[in-house]
Amino acid sequence: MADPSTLQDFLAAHLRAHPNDEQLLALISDVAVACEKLADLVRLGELAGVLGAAGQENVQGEQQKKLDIIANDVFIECTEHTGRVAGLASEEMDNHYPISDGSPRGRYLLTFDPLDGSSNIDVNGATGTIFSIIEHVTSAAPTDEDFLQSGAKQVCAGYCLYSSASMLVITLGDGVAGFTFNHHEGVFVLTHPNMQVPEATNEFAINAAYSEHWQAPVKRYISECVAGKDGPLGKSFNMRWAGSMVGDIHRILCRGGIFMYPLDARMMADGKQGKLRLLYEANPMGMLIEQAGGVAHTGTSPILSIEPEQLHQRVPVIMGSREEVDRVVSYHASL
Ligand code: P6P
Repeated sequence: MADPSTLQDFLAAHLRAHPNDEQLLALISDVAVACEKLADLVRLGELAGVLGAAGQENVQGEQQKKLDIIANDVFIECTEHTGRVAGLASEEMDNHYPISDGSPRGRYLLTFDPLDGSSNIDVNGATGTIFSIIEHVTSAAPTDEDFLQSGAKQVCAGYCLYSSASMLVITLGDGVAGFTFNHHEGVFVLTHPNMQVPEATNEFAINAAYSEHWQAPVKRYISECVAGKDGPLGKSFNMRWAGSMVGDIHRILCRGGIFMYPLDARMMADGKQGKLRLLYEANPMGMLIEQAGGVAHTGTSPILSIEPEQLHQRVPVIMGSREEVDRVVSYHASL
């Protein structure tokens, strides 16, 4: 048979090889429909009246954009009545979202950041949706605690990037595939069948505005990068920072790089362990990066091995090209 050409062909091919995954693959299709709706809204921007602040904060203490709330509602609408999910959890909701009694409860728990990088939305920058799927391990209605499973337990992870093109990138644990959204046909086309992170890179992504707050291993690494070819790393580096984890991780999946949102003194003063959230940012992106041959780490432990303790738990994030992530991890070890 010819290689799968659309998301539906790809999922059908996976089903033939994994007949027990029917409900999971149907859920991925539901998520894709939600992403299509968001891609259309993002593409219209002000013409759809979706820009600007919502005038309220989320559980993270962040000012919500209108589209943060719309995106969260779209995900709920596209998944809660399908009989595929037992519960939902989102960056935008304090606790998990129970499936209403009128709807059948499915096998899976869906965790998502409905609009990652939303501070970019009003300036037409890259944004995205990040999602993670795990199995609900009991027959009872889920509690927040049921979502607290390590990243190694994910059965699917992915994101949809809303940028010059909208792209859905997913893994089911056997590699990473990228699909470009054809807005005219309303279909995700398989354009990047086997995404791989190059082992070596000369591009780092970090918000350098916080450099005074970084810990010693990160300060050492970035200073070595900017020292260029006459420095200890013997090569010149470039820096990119998209302000959206989806934008940065997509670039790294395409051409390599190291993405860092490390623990810093500001966060420690606030009693936080990082900025990015484990369940719906670090874990799904970590599965994608590792499935593509990269490394996902906090600096002191592999991200996918962390046993979550809270729904909105934050962790330091260092992920991307193996050579550079391993180097930063070695600097943390030699502290
Ligand atoms: P800063 C977006 O708010 C986000 O959670 C990630 O998508 C992004 O990488 C990071 O925060 C940007 O953080 O501090 O540079 O605005």
